Amino acid sequence: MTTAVRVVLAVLVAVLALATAAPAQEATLKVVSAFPENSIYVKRLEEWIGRVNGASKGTLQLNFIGGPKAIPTFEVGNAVRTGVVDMAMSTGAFYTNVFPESDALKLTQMPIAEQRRNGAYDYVNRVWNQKGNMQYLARIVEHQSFHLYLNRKIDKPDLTGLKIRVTPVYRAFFTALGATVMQTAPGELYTALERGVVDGYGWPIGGIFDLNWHERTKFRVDPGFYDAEVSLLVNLDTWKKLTPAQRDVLTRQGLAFEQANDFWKSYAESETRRQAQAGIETIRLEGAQARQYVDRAYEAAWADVLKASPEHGAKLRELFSKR
Ligand code: 173
Repeated sequence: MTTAVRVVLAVLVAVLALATAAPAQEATLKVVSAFPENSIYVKRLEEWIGRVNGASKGTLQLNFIGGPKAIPTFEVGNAVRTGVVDMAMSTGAFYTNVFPESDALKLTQMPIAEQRRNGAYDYVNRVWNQKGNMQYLARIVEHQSFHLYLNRKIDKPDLTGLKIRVTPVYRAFFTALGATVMQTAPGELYTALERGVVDGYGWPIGGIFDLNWHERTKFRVDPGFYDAEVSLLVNLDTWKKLTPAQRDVLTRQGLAFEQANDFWKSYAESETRRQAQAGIETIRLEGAQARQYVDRAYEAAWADVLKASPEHGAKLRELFSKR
């Protein structure tokens, strides 16, 4: 064979190899949010989606479908479980209709970074896999205590005669304090306040300006209690169908998102200031009364979780509680 023929053959072999190589696998995942589109959570989600799509170099495309107008808040969990959507941003309180343990995530007393070290994350992910057909990808909100916001003044932790908007997050606690409770998705709260249907509501320290609730809020009760949790969930069948490289992109980007959670500490401070500037007065429980208020919050919530799920509840309590 002459050199020229050899070169031509080598080029042909290379061209053939390129032509028959499997194309880079691409996956497009449908993503929804259980929170309204104008919330801070969705703003940060959309930025993250942009980063993931950039980092995946065409192997993975996250396609944001929208908020509760696409899938109603309390139906997002089942949409993830059944694969109607591939991925969602939600909070445990919104999918207790899938499995009751979900609402326990608000009771974690250490950062998610530590939960990944102490076995809590792995335990949660196993339960979420088994009972929700979900991969628990990342916790993207923490360092945000929940508060009671009111339009009527109280001077002790007694909510007798008050009607308070809740989700499962606050139901047991506010009921224990004597409130009459009414559940709404975040998207329905403004109207409930406007019409005077409720005298107050539960929400984390940050975010009340996103849907203009500050216009209809006179007081915030301190201290806060629990730790707001918002997480990314992936349908487990979708997760298993991804290539290892695609799962790796999601895992790494999920971790990177978690590692930016210190944002929520400064956000809590700025939102506290902003509430004061907006004229929202603080009703501050002090000393023993404050301690009893917070203890009661945890007791009421754990009693609920343990009743619904004695075994997982006990294990989660052990893993989530400060030692
Ligand atoms: O809607 C809610 O008050 C609620 O349950 C929640 C949970 C996590 C973050 C923000 C709100």
